[in-house]
This record gives sequence, structure tokens and C-alpha cells, in this order.
Amino acid sequence: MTSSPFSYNSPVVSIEALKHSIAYKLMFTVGKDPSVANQHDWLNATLFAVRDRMVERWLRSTRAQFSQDVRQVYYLSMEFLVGRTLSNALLAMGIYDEIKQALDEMGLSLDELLVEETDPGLGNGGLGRLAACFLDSLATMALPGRGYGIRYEYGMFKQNIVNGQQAESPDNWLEYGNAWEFPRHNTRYKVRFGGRIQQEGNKTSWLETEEIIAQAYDQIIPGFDTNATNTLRLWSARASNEINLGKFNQGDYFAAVEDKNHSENVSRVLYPDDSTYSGRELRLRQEYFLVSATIQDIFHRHWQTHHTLDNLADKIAIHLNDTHPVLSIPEFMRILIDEHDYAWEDAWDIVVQVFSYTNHTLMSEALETWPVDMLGKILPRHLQIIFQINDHFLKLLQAQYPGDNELLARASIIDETNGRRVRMAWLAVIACHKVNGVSALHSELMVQSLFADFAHVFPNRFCNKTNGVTPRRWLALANKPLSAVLDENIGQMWRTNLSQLSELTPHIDFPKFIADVRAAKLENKKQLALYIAQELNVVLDPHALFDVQIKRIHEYKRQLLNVLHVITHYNRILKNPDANWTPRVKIFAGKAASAYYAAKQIIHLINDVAKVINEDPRVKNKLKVVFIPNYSVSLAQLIIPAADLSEQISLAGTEASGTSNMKFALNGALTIGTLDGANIEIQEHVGEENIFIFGNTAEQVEELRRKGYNPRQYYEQDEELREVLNQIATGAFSPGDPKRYTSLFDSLVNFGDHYQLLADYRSYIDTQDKVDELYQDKDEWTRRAMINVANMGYFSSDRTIQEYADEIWGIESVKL
Ligand code: 26V
Repeated sequence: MTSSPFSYNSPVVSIEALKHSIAYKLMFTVGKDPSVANQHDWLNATLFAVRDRMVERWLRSTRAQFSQDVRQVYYLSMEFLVGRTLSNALLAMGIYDEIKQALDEMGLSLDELLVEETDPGLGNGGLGRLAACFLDSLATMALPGRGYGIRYEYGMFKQNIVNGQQAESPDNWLEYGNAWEFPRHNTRYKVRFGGRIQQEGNKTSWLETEEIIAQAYDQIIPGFDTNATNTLRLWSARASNEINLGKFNQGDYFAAVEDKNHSENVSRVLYPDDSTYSGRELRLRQEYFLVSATIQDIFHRHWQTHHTLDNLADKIAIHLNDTHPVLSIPEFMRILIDEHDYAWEDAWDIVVQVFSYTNHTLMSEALETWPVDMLGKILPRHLQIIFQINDHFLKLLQAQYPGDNELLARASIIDETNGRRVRMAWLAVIACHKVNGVSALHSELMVQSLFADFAHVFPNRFCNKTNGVTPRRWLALANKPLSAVLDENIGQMWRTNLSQLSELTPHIDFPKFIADVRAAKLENKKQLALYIAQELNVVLDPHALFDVQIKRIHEYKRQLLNVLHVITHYNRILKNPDANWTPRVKIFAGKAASAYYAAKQIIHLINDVAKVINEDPRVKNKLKVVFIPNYSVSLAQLIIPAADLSEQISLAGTEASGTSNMKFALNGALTIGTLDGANIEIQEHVGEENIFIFGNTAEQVEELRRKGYNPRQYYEQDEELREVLNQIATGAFSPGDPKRYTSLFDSLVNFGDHYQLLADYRSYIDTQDKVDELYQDKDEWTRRAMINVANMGYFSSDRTIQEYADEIWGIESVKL
């Protein structure tokens, strides 16, 4: 055992014992003879061997949580994007090198096995990945918490690029089984839908419902360098009647199993659209399915230890990851009132103390509202409770602001102006004791715009919790070359205390340090170049500037602005081919929601532009453009450490926080970005000189909108911009289909340019010129990148979670 303050305790494990357990698992759990086992079998054998060791910690942790009877947080989320698990588990348990050696001695390669593991895509993007970083931090800090979500049978669709366009195919991620999950055949709850309500005196009953069974599947979330672990519990739908016996006996087998399929559809597939809220009935059923199973489970657990529900508020905190699980509020009320005879006010008191909610977007298209009729049909009792909550709240409001009927209409949970819909965010704000945004700017805008009325009524309710990312996955695991350099200079403890990165500061002046960091970056770039050569058949110069924008494709994120820069740069190279160009590689990745036409057009354009530029012999290695298909957590782990430049160019006021901005800076990329989301706080931490900020501020964006923004004016006045837009409009990049991008051109020049690309274009281009110039001085570039790294400590999700624990949930670490 080591006890140095600069390194972690490493467990004593024998390589022989590891080899033995892997071979044992291959035979007795996978059921294969070593002579015929394939890579996947060996992966599973390794994984089971590792899992066994995690289980010991898991049982100990769970026992400690129970016996210490501490307050618990339950994190409810429709999405968890946990990424691949094996490598993270090895790192958490401190046996990475040992397993590598054991496999090596068995003639196997850990690196090859690791990429065999399926990356579960149970989320869309930022919100789901944040949930996964939070689970990692909770476990690492021994905070008692559990994640609850849905075990979708199909995750986020797979993206292929066919003739430059996105094509989607289903992600059957469970096809070859999932060795990490523990099916809990005895942890099942009935989830009911439909039916009617019956009132008898004070007693309300919900009758004649249809039923589905929710079955639990557990996954261990290991903490890093600790015995503490937590649990992620995902629900899967089972039919309550396996087969319809009536129909079966009539000989109609298919009709008999049809109902079963229908019920099980509830957990079939993740909704892959995070830009527009769809209002589909199946989505509402999914949300209630998560909520109902979870709240029943929480009550069940609580009852087992306390035999009363009176002390719920002392013992549990429930957190809502956006409004998606907000039906847990009326569900919680329903169980207390209808099943445990609580008075309405007493139940409400508990609710307000227990629940809290995070808002992740201000964009009106993404805010959930459900038609009153639909909610009433599927969840009649819940709708009734929502009306009661609304009445209760509006009475208070009326007392406080008598006669202000407009305020009452605006603040009502029921939106009467829009065909009678239930505003889920309003319900969350009214019922939760804390509501937080995810960056300083976002939290400020949240109380100034979306929730302005509520901020007056509940001044202490709103707060900010700036997002963070886990340094275990996003630095230690993803970037081994840089981690080694950090370890050598400041020790290893940054993994659990990221502010220690500040100790790098004095090292930044040493040429050897800068050279080591540069060598690490080059190694990462070569790895990525290898992947791109193999997958896309495009050869990259690893010495070129790797300029990366990877995230969901959305108009507000402005991938199109990046494309305008690509074309501008291309035109300049053609006009002056012999100038001293900084070689650049423009890298894009991201999925577009399948029905989001404009986003799909952007993908098509990127690929069209890439084809023209990459095939133009005049450009050679000065500029390359690649679109990497099927963006995922594991691809992010490959791409981010290889980036020199991170593109964070959303229109100011639209990106709630961003989290990849943090991952890039932590991995030694410089940011080019707007003053939006967490970019602002990154700038505050790394210093203005060490980040490329451009464009209008959120205030200027608003002002421009107020005064009447006219994009055509920019088009007419900026010759270089005009040329680029004309090329797109006239088919310079789509010669076989010259009209392909006329509507895209129109949306920018003639139809208002909603995200103000043209207004920020000149400032963006000029800033990109500064990027080129700085990259010519490699040492200075690396120096600034390392100043970024040294100042990223604040953006650890450990810091974020500590703030949630102290200021929202009131939970403390378990003693182990
Ligand atoms: C909305 C919807 C609408 C209904 C259908 C399914 C669905 C799924 C997700 C969403 C919300 C998307 C919100 C989101 O992911 N926001 C991102 O959250 C990140 C973590 O806080 C933050 O860094 C990003 O800036 C923000 O866009």
C-alpha cells in the first residue's frame, strides 16, 4: 500500500488471481471453451470477473447506507448516457494495469477488448451525459444517491452517412446481452393507465385501469478509489397478462400476444428528439412509467426501514432532471392521499420539501406541455391533483396580487391560450423548494424570462448550479498521454481534487513540460487520424490544427456558421494558394433529430463541402473537412483529447451551459466561442487572453432583435460573406443539384436568420484569423492551452455535486 499524498492506494491484486478468474468466468458463466472463444466472449469473461469485485463493494456500501439511515437523493432522469463501463470500472478499482497485464499474459489485448463493449445510447446529449457524470461524482464522494431511468430496448438511433446525408438505423444495443445489469425479477411494480375516478365522500379511487409491470434492472456505479458505490436502477416494461387467455383459447395466438407487445412498447425506444417537444401519447406513458415505478420503489424502501411515511421529508430528496419526470409530483400526492389517507395540505408540505428541479433549456419549442384532454384520458387522477395544486397556488397568488388577472393567467399551470395545455415546467416550479439553472448566465436568464413571474413570488427558490464533468472519464480515461504528464508534474490526486490542476501553473514556464504536453497531444491526434483513415478513408496530417465541433446538430448551435468559415477559408486559399496558411482540419460530428429538416440539411451541406474541398487538388493539406458519423460518448472520448480548437459558437443566450466546452478545455484545447452558457465562466477562470471570444453578447442579441434585425444588410455589405452565401445558394457544393440549398440561403438572408449568424460572421472570421496566427507559434499555443488546463478545476462535476448536496438536497457522505 502506498500512502503518499500524491497517489492513491492501490489494492494488492495478484495477476495470477485475475487470470484465474477471467478463465473461470469464460468457462462457467459465459460457457465457452477457451479454444473457441471469440473477442466478445473474452470481453464478457473479463467483465464478469471485474464485476464480481465490484459487487463486494456494492453490498458493503448498500449496507452502510441502510444502517446509517442517512438522507438519500433520488435522481430521476429519462436519459442516462453512461458510456462504456469496463474501462471506467477498472480505473475506479485501481486495477487497470493489472488486468491489462493479466490479459496480456493470456495472449489478449485489453485495448482490443475495450472497444468491443457496446456503448449504450440511452440519451440524446448534454442532459443525459450530465446525469452520468453526476452519478460518477455521487459515488466517488460517497454521497448516498441513486439514479432512476428507463431501460430502453433501443437507444439513440445509429447514424450512417449515405451520399452525404444522415440515414438512421435502430440501435439494438441489448442484442448480445448486457453483462453489467442485474435483473431484479422480484422488484416489480404495477403501473396503471386510463380508467376513471370515483369519489365517495372524501375518498377518491382510480378504477378500471390498464396495467403494465415495471421490472427493475440494476447497474453498479463504482466510485473512484473508494469502496463507495451507488446504483442506477432502470425500469423495463412487462405485460401484466403475458397472454390473453380468452383469445388464446379461441386459437388466435397472434391476437393473444398482441396486448403483451402493446404494453411492452412503453420501454421500447428512446425519443431521439431533444429540439422539439412532440406531444406524443407514448412519450407521456413513458414518463409516467418511470415516475410511477420509481415513486413506488422509494416508498417501499422507506417503509421497510421506517414503517411510516411521516418522516419522508427528513429522509429523502427527489431531483427532477428537467420536466420529463415531473409527474412524480402528482404521483407522490396520489399515493399519500389515496393510499395512505394523508390530508391534502400535509401531503403538499412533504412534496415541497422533497422535490427539486433543474431546467436545461429556455427554448420554447423544447418545453413540455401536455393537452389537458390527453392527460385526463391517460392519468385522470393525476390531472385532478394537478388542478388542485393549481387552485391552491392561484389562491395564494390572488391574495398576494389581488386583481392582477393577467398574472394569474400567465402563472396558471393550465395554458388556456393554446388549446388548454398543462405546462409541466410551471408545475415543477410551483412544487419544488429549489429550481436551478445550469450556468450563471442561464440561471440569470431563467429568472428574467421564462420564470420571471415565479421569481417574484418565490424569490428564494431559484439558484444556479453550474454544470461540471467527471475528470475520471474525461481526463484520466480519455486522455492517458496527458494524464501521465500531469501525474509526473503534480501527482495523481487531481482525479478527485481537480483544483489541484492549478499547481501546474509554475510548470508552464518550463520548455520540457511544454514539449511533453505537445507530444501527448500529438499522440492523441495520431490516434484520431488513424480512426478517420480507417473509417472514412481520409488522410490527415496530425500536425495540422484540429478544429472540432461535436454536438447535436441544432440551428442554435450554429454549425452553419462554422461552415461559413470553412468556405471563406477555402476561397482565400484558392485566391492566394502560396501564402503561409496554417494547415487546418475541420472536424464535425453529431446527430440530427430524424424529423428536423434544417438540421439534416446542415449535415448534408457539411458533407457536400467536405467532398469538394477534400477532392480539390489546389487545396492539398491546407484544409480538410471531415464529418465523423455516429457521434457517441465513446467517440467523444477519442475526439476531444485530439482537439486543438474547440468550437462553442451558439448564439449568445441559447446554450444553457454546454459541457463539451469544459471537456475540451480540460484536455488542452483552446476555445473559440461566444459569451454563452458556461463559456462565460470558462473565460473568467482561464483569463481573457487565453480564450477566443467573438460575437454579440446575449444583451446585444436581444437589442438587435428588438430594433429589428435585418440580415440582408450584412449580406449586402460584406463582400466575402456574400460570395460564400451565393456559392451555397447557386450549387457550388451541390453541382448535381444546384437548388439544394436555396431554402437554407433564404432562411439566412431573406427570412430573418433567427440565430443571427450573419451578425456574428465578421467577428467570427476575424477571430479565426487570430487562431491561425497563434497556432504558428506552437509553444505559445501550448502554453495558453495549459493555462486553460490549470484553471479548469472549478468545472469538475464533484464541485457541482457538492453544491447540490449542500444547498439543495441536504445530504452527507456515508462513512465506510
Ligand atoms: C427535451 C426534450 C423534449 C421532449 C422530448 C425529449 C426531449 C429530450 C431532451 C430535451 C431537453 C434537451 C435539453 C438539454 O439536453 N439541454 C442541455 O443540457 C445540458 C446539461 O445541462 C446543457 O449543458 C446544454 O447546454 C443543454 O442544451
